[in-house]
Amino acid sequence: MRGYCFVAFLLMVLQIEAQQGFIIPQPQQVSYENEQYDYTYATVTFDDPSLKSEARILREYLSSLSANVPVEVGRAPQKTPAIRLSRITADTLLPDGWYSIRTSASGSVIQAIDARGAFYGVQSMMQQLKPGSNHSIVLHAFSIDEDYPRFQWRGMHLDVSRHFFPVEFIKRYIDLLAMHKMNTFHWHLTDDQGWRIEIKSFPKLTEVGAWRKGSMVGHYSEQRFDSLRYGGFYTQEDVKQVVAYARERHVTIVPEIEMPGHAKAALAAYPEFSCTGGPFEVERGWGVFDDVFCPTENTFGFLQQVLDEVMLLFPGKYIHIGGDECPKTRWESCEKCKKRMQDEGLKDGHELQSYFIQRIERFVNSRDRQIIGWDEILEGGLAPNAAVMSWRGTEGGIAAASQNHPVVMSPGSHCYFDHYQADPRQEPVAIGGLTTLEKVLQFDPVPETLKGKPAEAFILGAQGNVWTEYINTPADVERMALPRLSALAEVLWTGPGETDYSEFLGRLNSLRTHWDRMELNYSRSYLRPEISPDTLNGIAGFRVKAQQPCVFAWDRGESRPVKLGFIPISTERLGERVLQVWPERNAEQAISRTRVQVHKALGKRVTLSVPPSEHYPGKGGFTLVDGLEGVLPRVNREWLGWSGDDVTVELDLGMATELNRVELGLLHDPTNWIYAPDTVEISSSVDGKIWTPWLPGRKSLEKRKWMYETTTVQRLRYFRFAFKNAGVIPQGSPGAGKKSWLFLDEIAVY
Ligand code: TNX
Repeated sequence: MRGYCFVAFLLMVLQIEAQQGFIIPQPQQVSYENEQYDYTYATVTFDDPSLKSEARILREYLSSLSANVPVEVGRAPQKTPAIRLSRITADTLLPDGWYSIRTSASGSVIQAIDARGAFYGVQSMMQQLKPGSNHSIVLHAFSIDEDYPRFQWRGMHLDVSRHFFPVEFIKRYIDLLAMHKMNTFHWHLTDDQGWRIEIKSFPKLTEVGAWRKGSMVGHYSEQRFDSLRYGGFYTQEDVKQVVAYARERHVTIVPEIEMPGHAKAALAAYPEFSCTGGPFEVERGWGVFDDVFCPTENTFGFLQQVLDEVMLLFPGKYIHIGGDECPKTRWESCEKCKKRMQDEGLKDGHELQSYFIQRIERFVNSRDRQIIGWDEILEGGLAPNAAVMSWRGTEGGIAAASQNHPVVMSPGSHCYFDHYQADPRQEPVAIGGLTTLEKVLQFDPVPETLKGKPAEAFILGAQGNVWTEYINTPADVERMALPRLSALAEVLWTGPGETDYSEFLGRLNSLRTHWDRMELNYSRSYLRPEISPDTLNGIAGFRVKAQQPCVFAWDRGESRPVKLGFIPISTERLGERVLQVWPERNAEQAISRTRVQVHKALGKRVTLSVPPSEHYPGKGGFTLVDGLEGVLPRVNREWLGWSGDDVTVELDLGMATELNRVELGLLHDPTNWIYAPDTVEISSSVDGKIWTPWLPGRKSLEKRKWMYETTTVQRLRYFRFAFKNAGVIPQGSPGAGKKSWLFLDEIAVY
């Protein structure tokens, strides 16, 4: 009897799982069936020689699932059960990448019009195959009437300059793309911190340019360095291997050779291509640097030779020429540049950059290829045939598509996988920003303003970018890319807005069993409940967002269920407390932990004389009394920022309140143009009518807090804080001549 119950239970579980379905990205049409087939042997056959490589890849995969299942591969249908790859000719025009699948106990068929479609069919099939008990292989039955991608550019980028990753890992990265039916790998091969591709006609590019004398450690804001020699590069033989590997997986590689900026590594090797003549060193730190390629005939000759070698190695249509973040400082004071501008009738540095890119474009076009560049290549006029990669938002992409130029969307907001993926307090250091899994899934590569317009057709697709300033190892790349890559693949293949987040998580769960087998270091941070400061009925607390019912505890106290998705802050004890929230059924240790400053102004009314900048709006005045300290590096949610303004903040505690200490949370971070205020004048009031200066002495705590304490307890209700902005940034400091920023995170009253 007990055995029977157990079997019934198992079947039920299987059915529920099967109904949810397994495949990411979700096919255009699919039905997941309730049966499953147990294979103790298998054959893979193909009816057209063009499908041989796909058959081989499937065979290898089957063998990796079980060492005990013999897998034959061949042309003719042999023993059953077989998986047959069949090439069909269609009488109607089918979309690029089209395939269909039928499964049955005796045999399954993947039909496609070409090898590419068959490859995608094989990927779907692989996600439905798992190791069975008894060393068998299990196929979860399903059928796909048809499947094909929504977008043609389904890309992932990897920066191998800031940190270098070996060839073996590059192949594994291509496997990740292929598994998700992505088809474009943007290989960012050169930058200030290292030149990573062998160029035979300029050997110093790698002899000198591939090595730096140290690297930044910790976050940029700390400005710390080690002095370990660091570097590496890919030989042309390596590159050929990787290109062939990618081709077998229907992935096109777009190599990027950065110009005219981000060129310090090249200039360290060949300073003659700069404006000043150098000497230079390969950069150790991250950032944007003034020394860039000088647009002389010699420089163009050099770059053309480099590009010629690059184009021999990479057969794809697009060559990425960078174009981003090129300061015009050197050009503006360089005689050669001034002469060039005069001769060519160029009125400023932007037009000179545009001239630079157009020259390179003409050369690349002469070799029958196209250039693609970051959206800065729009400035000063777009080269006639260029494609644009829009990274500073989607505006550049909209402008380019409206001028009938192909566009790849890669806005920082949704596509930068070097940003934090969950609450930074619980993540390893990252560059900044916050791009959650759910946010990626909500991405739509086609901006609203282009919908239904002819320009929409110029949006080729999108791409996730993995910049590696803060990503040092292959395992870190995996942790930052997965699972966000899966969400982007879903958007690009299935289509934007097609997927419900919790349904997606169900499928992700299944995909993860494959990742576990591959020992991939994917992030589990998305499992932690997300909490955000808010009020409920005038009480300050935290809104909880999670897929399952959650419980919470303060410090190590007793745990209680979260009701109405909200946790009020208890003020019974003031000072720092730790709030822990986790899913009731917490198999994966997904605990969200937040430090909360409990004080007497929490959730009280705050009025601001000037609204904060639209870039750092927080939740208005409430952000100053939400109990959360802003984190460093900033992700800008808990900070309010003002550019150049003097600001007066008024706080109403609601009733006369006993207090003796006020702490102002603020930031002093000159590298990022942020300055503590010159002065703060504080006044207080009992009735809101008569104000008197409030004058306790000030203590500064770690550039982060100004503390004011009285010797005796006072009863007050209102406070006014008049912050005087630090003014124009002095010469010699980053952002000199610009307005300084004032950043506040909390006004705590004790
Ligand atoms: C900006 S995105 C850059 C890169 C950095 C990245 C960090 C782009 C075209 N340029 O050089 O690595 O930000 O997120």
